[in-house]
Amino acid sequence: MESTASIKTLLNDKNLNPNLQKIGLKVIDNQRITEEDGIYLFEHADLGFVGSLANFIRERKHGNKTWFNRNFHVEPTNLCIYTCKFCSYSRLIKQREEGWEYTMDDIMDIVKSYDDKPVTEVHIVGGVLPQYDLKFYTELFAKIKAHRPDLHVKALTPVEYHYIFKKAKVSYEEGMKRIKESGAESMPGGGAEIFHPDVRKVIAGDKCTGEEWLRMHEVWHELGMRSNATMLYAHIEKFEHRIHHMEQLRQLQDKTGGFQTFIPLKFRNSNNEMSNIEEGTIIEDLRNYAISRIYLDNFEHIKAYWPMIGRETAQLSLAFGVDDLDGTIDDTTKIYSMAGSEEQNPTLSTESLVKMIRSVGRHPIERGTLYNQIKDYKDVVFEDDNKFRGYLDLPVVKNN
Ligand code: V47
Ligand code: SF4
Repeated sequence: MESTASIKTLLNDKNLNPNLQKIGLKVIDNQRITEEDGIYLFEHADLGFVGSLANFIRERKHGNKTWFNRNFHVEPTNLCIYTCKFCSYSRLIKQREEGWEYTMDDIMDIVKSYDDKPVTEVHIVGGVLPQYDLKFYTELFAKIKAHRPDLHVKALTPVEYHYIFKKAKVSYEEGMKRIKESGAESMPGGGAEIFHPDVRKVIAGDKCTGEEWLRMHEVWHELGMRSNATMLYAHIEKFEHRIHHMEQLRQLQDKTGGFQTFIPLKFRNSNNEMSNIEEGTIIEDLRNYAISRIYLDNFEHIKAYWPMIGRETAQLSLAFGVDDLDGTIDDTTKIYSMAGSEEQNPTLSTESLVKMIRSVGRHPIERGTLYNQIKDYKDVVFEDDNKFRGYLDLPVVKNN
């Protein structure tokens, strides 16, 4: 445990830069840091310093608890009318033969293939195409809920919603009301990228703007619903753009309280139009998790999405502000493998996830999408527990 005493010792070190000391004191006093403070941390603080502060906050909020869920993804299509430069996943309509376009029945078959598995969430997100419209998605969500009422439908982002509402000529308010009525229960955090127009117009110039992304979440929250937020980092953006991004989220969270978790997404550079940009280092990833934890004082959770960052960095992140590792995934997303992640077939059994968390001294808790506790794994004993020397020893078993 990062005790207040050990943090105070760090902050009283006479060699510590006084600006960092001031920021650190705000953190232990539960005071909000400013945008200037956030940029200062990115520019001047080393990993040890931000890591200690972030871990202090993480443990003040959650102790050792580390959340995960049992989920699978459905990606209805990888064809997309948009042209985000970082996207390794989408194939333009002119490359149709390289893509897939699932029908409603195909998607229902995927959902039904999990009937005998104890998954609690389906995460639905993909490319944007005209046939996947408001009518298609409301029918799909209703069918999934009719088939399996206990499966939480976490679906689509403002990128899709903006497009389908415009096409259906309905306002965000009306569109979101219909989506809620059809059975979708939460909104994932994708499509956020970097809100600042100087960056967004270069990397994602033709999809919804940052303001539209934020407004869509606000409308969803006003309906009493929950959502997540992401940030795509380590490409052409500057530190000030990251802080601007987080500041927009912090302000909206003050207003609605509807965000559950913040998920930094590291830019991966394979097979896309930004492949000339070198990927960031793990040290920078950890610094980014830590500063996110410090900055977003009104977000309850910070998530490391292991299919994107890799299992080992995800484990490390649990000492740098992260308290959630997403889920078992069951090899159902292609977004990151196509972008060059080390996780080419992302699947973790519940047992492997639990052991990954335990092996770095944390306390695994299975959650539902809305962070309701499903099962505490603290004292659960697995058959080979005595033999376990680290997760690398484990076979990855598909058993969710
Ligand atoms: O918006 C696309 C990102 C996002 C690349 O809410 C890339 O629980 C890195 O948002 N390098 C979609 N990132 C995924 C997403 C998500 C994932 C897991 C959990 C949740 C949640 C949300 O993937 C896109 C974009 O930012 N992305 N290409 C790439 N080359
Ligand atoms: Fe389409 Fe999403 Fe890829 Fe952009 S990131 S091109 S919106 S699939």
